[in-house]
Parts: sequence; structure tokens; C-alpha cells
Amino acid sequence: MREFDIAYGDEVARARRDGTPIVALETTIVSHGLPRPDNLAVARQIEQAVRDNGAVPATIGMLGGRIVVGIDDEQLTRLATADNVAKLSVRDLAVAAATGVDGATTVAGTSAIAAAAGIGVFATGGLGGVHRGAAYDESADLVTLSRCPIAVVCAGVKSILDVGATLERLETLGVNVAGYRTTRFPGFFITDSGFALDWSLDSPERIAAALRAQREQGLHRGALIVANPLPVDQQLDPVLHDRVLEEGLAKLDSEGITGKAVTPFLLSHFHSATQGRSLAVNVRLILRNAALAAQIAVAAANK
Ligand code: PSU
Ligand code: MN
Repeated sequence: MREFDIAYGDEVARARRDGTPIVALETTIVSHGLPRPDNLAVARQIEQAVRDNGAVPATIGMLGGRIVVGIDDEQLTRLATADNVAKLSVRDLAVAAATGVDGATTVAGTSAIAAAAGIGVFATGGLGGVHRGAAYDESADLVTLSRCPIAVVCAGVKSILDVGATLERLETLGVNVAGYRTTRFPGFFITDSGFALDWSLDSPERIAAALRAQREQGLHRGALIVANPLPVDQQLDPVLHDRVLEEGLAKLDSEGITGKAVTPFLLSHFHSATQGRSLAVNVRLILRNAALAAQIAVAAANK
């Protein structure tokens, strides 16, 4: 095998051979998005939610410079507990490999790897996007999704972002967004971001049909974002949400946080300022997304 080839975990390698449905999972959420020590237990629950719905989880990360699709529990533990885990977007993958680091892949990094591995469905929490505020900051998630033919199941984009600007960028980039049983774009911690969507898909089978149509038409290479909102009674209290967000944005300014530290900082601010309530919401929405992603992968495999 060549030195920098993608390595596959045993279960994922077998699933690829047998045509068993596979769902890609990212690791930035584990290493940088969720607080320790809960992060490891949650990462295992996400994998279990995929299994419970009939698919094989392919959690993706970098270990000692090697990209692994389908990391094992020991590798997952390393990415959840080590101090020096890099946050890897697509552009970082080659340099990180050459320097032999451990790294967690973002939505951008994970989508690119999953697409290269022929995995068509990916579950995460909330996508990156255009940040609020004066300094321009836009996640590489957006442009990367315009290049990857993959269905990304998420609860919208993180509510810490400029949601309207993010939706406009997705339109420009040719990334389609469909609500799962809704035409309201979800707001991550909250059910409704305040923005409407053109499309709603009402079953895993219909989503699988859209993916098949995209492949057969051969006209569009971008991702399909499947936006899966939390039920209203499971969201974070919107009033609490808005207050904590405002505090967090002010802290970003006063503490001079910029670049790729912004998203982890704001998520961690939410989790401490809400005494863990936002964390419980974050975990709930990821588990729901993992379950739906597995159902889509199963529906896609049955055709
Ligand atoms: N969803 C979550 N928590 C997270 C993320 C997504 O519930 O931490 C991560 C994803 O990996 C996403 C990243 O790609 O946040 C966005 O980071 P940035 O804004 O720096 O591109
Ligand atoms: Mn950024």
C-alpha cells in the first residue's frame, strides 16, 4: 500500500465489499465540538445510532498521518482524549499527513474523504457557514460541499452563524438544501432558524431517490443537505439561546478569538453558559441525524 493511501477499518472494508449501507461520521465534533469527558461516550452513541438503524458507521479521522475511514474504538478514544489533535479541513489533509499528526476532520475534511471512499451519506450536527461580525470568516464546509456528491444530514447550520448569508452562499455554490418533513430551515439548537426552504423530502426513500436522480442525470456534482430539525419540545429555549449567543459573540471580540478557534469557542461557551442544556440538545440532534442518515443509506442500498 502507498504511504498516504486511505486506510479502512475492518468493518467498513467488509461493508464496502458486501454493499452493506455505510454512514460517514466526522471527528471534529468529538475532539473540538463536545466537552470532555462526555465526548467519547457521545461518539460511541452516534456510532450505535447508525448501527441500530441498519448501517455501518465509518467514523473518519487521521491517526499518525494516516487517513482512516472507520476508526476503531482505540483510535476513537485517542481522538477524544489526546491534547494535540489537529482540526483538519480539506486543505490541511496533505500537510497533516506529511507531518504525521493525529487529527479530527471537519465536515469539509470528512465529506471529501467520504466521497473519495464512495460513501454517499454523512451525518453531523450542524454545518459551518458564514460567521457574523466584521471580520470575514466563512467555513470551508460550504465550498467543499459544492464539490462532493454526498447527502449530509444535519440540523441546519450552527446558529452561531449568519444563517441568511450562509443559505445565499449555498445557493451560489450550487448546494441544494431540503428540509426533512419541513420547509423551515432548522437552526441547530433551535427548531426554526427563521428561514424558509424550497424543498421538503418526507421519507428516507424519497431522499434516496433524489440521490439516485442526481447520479443518473449527471448534471450536478454538489452535496444535498438534508436539514433535520429537532421537534419544538426538544429544542433549546430560544430566549436563552439568543441571550447566550449575544454574550458569546461579545466574548469573541473581547478575547480576540479568530479563525478556526471561533466555532469550538462558541460551542463551549454555550455548553458552560447553559449549564449543559445546550450540550444535551446538541447530543440529541446528532443522534437523530445519525439515525436518519442510516435510514437513507439503507433506502439507497435497497434500490
Ligand atoms: N456540528 C456540531 N459540532 C461541531 C461541528 C459540527 O454539532 O463541532 C464542527 C464540524 O466539524 C464543522 C466545524 O465542519 O464544526 C465548522 O468549523 P469552522 O466553522 O471552523 O469551519
Ligand atoms: Mn473559519
